[in-house]
Amino acid sequence: MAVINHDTREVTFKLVYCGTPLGGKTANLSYIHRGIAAGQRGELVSLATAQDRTLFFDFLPVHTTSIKGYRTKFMIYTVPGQVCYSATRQMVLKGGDGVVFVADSQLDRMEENLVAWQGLQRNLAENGVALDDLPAVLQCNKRDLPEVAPLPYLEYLLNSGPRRLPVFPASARSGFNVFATLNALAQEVLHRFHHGCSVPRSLPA
Ligand SMILES: Nc1nc2c(ncn2[C@@H]2O[C@H](COP(=O)(O)OP(=O)(O)OP(=O)(O)O)[C@@H](O)[C@H]2O)c(=O)[nH]1
Ligand SMILES: [Mg+2]
Repeated sequence: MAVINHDTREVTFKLVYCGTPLGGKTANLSYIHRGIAAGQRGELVSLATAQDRTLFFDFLPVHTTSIKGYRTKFMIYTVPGQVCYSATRQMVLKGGDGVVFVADSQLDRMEENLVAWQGLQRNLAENGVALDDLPAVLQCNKRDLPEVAPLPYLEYLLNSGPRRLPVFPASARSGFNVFATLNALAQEVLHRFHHGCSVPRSLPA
């Protein structure tokens, strides 16, 4: 849920990268962190195991354009992908304004993709949110690898519901479509804010 601070003239949105275990959620955030000038972002905070698995979340604040004189801040989080951390995922997802689902395109990861996709819907439902009502983008990551599923197959698996999500083939390792994914979600979140929230009308003249 957008947080508006009239004193600091800031509107803050929470974006959450969810997805398949080891699909590349943290790699997305690392690339975003490297690609944004230091003045426009904070530090990337990660809590990981010795094997670099996300334990709790990764966190990166990013400042961007303004809404009628208000600075816009995106708080970007990842969740831990490992199956056992469902409760943590549910907690990190709370209050989210939008989600990116990072799928792993490798052919042998389809079952994990599906389980993670169903888990996301369950975690959101436990928070009283339907995925259909939330700005969301599907990223098919690891397209640089040789043994990947065709995009139509990934879409059939993860994106054949009544609401078709924007889809981005990507490589978080090379950076291909990492910012395109983030921008698509940010645009949808801002669009939703402008059309579904009374705040712009209540801003001081
Ligand atoms: N070839 C390739 N490797 C990738 C890509 N994205 C991530 N990886 C690798 O995949 C592994 C897992 O990436 P992470 O970003 O840690 O995955 P994650 O989704 O954050 O994993 P968890 O937090 O444990 O669920 C790492 O070795 C990454 O370097 C990609 O686009 N291409
Ligand atoms: Mg991670």
